[in-house]
Amino acid sequence: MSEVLATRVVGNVGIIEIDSPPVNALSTAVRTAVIEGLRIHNADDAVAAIVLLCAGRTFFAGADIAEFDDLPIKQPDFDALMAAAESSAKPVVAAIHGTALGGGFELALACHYRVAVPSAKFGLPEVHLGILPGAGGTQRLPRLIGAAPALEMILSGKPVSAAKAAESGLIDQVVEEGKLEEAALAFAQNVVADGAALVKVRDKAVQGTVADLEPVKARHKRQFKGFKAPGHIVQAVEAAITLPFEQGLAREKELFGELLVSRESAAQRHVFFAQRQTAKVPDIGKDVPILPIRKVGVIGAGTMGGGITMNFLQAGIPVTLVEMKQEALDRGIATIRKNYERTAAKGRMTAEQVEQLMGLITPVLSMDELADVDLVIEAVFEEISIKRDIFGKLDGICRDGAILASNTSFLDLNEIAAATKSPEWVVGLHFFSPANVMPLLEVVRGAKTSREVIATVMKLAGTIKKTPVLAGVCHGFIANRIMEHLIVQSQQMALEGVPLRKIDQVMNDYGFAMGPISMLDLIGLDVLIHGAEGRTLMGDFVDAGRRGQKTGKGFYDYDADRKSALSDEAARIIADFAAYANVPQDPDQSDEQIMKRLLYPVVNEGAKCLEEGIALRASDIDVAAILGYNWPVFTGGPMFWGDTIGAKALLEGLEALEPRYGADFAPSALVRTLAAEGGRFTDR
Ligand code: 3H9
Repeated sequence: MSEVLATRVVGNVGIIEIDSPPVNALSTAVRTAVIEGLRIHNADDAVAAIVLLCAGRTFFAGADIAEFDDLPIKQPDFDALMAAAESSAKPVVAAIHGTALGGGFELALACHYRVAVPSAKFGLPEVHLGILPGAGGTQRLPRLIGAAPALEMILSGKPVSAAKAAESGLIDQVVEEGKLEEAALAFAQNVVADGAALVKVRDKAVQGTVADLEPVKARHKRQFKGFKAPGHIVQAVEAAITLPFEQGLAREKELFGELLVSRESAAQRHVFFAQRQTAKVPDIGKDVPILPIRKVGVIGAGTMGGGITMNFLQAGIPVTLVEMKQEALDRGIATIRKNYERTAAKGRMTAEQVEQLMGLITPVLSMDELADVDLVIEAVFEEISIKRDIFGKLDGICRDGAILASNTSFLDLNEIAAATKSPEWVVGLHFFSPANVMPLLEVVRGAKTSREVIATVMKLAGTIKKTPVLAGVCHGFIANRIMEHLIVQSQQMALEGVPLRKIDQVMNDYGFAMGPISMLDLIGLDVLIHGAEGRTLMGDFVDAGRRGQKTGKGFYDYDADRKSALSDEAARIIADFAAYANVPQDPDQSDEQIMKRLLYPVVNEGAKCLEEGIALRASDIDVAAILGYNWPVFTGGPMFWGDTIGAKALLEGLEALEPRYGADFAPSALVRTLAAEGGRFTDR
């Protein structure tokens, strides 16, 4: 018997138990084992029904995604697996705990019955991997719950609870938590007692028509842009409605095959594994102790400090919030309350929960109140002298062993740490605005930051539902450092006379939801020029009262609905600055040239981050850009995308642009090396 398979017989029921940690993914070995288990019990005359269950933390979490890089899928494939379950001569009961996802859920659908514990979840998340449920899911699910609800579930990729699953007919019974095996056995025995019917989902008629899919498609309209999978999913569900089962299956297979070899899916699979890699730090093993974080101090109740505070409140961790003046403190607290009340008004939180969360804040006017916290996060103005002053004081206030973190986005963390007596307790925690929403947390490791501190904050990131990316100390760390080029180049092109709409459009076409010029207006030009020296284009805008969307005007004018329009005044400001800075006019640049000018320096800077050891791995840079700057997922992030262009073509592009546009385009040593050797960024 294989290592992952255990079979046993209890009374007249044969049990197949699969144990393939961590998530019982349906690898070749697991598919083989399930089929073998079915064969064994079908051959055993003492067995009248079969229960299929998994050991460990979950029922099958889907196909083994890593196997998609090695096509064709090995035998026995998913067709063979589904056929073995569905055509079993004895009824098969899937007994589900944890998460039945993707191919795992599809396997449950091919079984004759499904029972689950209340905590189980069911979903088809393939859309997030740029594929569709390719093991019969697009054909069986509409037969079980109707075409429109099935399309909704497949397009959203969101799992549903056991209670919801039972209500919609996805599962036959919810059984007592912790008693799955006994309950599934009893269920199977009842099936036998009742005549052992082999209920096959494939034999059911689909409820609903192609027209019923329209509202679902409309709801998910935005999801279709740049992504291939949603359109293919719709076609597969339409096939379930219009074709007999076997033909529908064949159509699903064809569509699945197209997606599996698409660049979008390769990119999304890369991102799946990349996101799970970031928390792994090579020199920090399981032996490094994680320190308890029971109470947090946040210094600064402005936009960042308030957002940061909310993360901890939602994780149930009390926060002492410090401001210098009562008025600023009151304003900060009121903003947090307003945010929660807005959530409550949408029905996503009760009034009682709002009060519970607000009750976790202790507002104070002095840093002296931070003596008992385990972690302090400073979120004040980006000014090195202010930050050094605060850290110097914290040293004398906080207990030994408290972690002192700065939310600086550009400053030298080592300089901040040097203001304390114990730089090993100092770390950067760089949140992205709005800090309660954006999923990225850059963890900045100073020259002296201790391993315990890094281990603790990497873990803490998970507690507050952020993805941590470790960065070394440099100007802008990873995300801001690489993306600054896009900001600089977009303004430079504006000064050269390239229409603002065109600059934004080229990035929209690439896949960004928002172009760089619109993004500047959204962030606020006054925020962006903070610390800049001398006359700048954005400084001129701010002087003219055009601080961006919040003032109704920046590079664009904005109406009450935040719809943008071109502005004569903005055009004049740009032209004046271009004349002042002597910028040669070149308004007719091609879309391709604009795209290369905006994005090639980003990839190049990412390569420098790798060279300098600022980023641990190329995939961390991809995660930082995707989660910090909404870089389009279906391109895989800047480094994965750089690989799809190839280092050689990237080098040629940079070399062609450097003479005219300067140092931003000077190729990094890594780009040169990979171009010469033919290697990939994402192997680093
Ligand atoms: C599919 O099924 C296609 C079919 O329709 C058709 C085929 C023809 N494969 O997330 P975690 C690894 S597509 C390989 O940290 P959690 C993961 O990389 C699939 N590996 O745990 C990590 O490894 P490491 C559809 C996988 O408790 C470890 O397991 N299914 C897979 O936070 C732990 O993962 C999905 O998309 C996999 N399928 O969350 C489900 N899944 O420790 C994807 C996980 O080395 N999985 N790993 O870094 C998940 O959503 C979550 O992992 C899950 C557990 C909710 C299950």
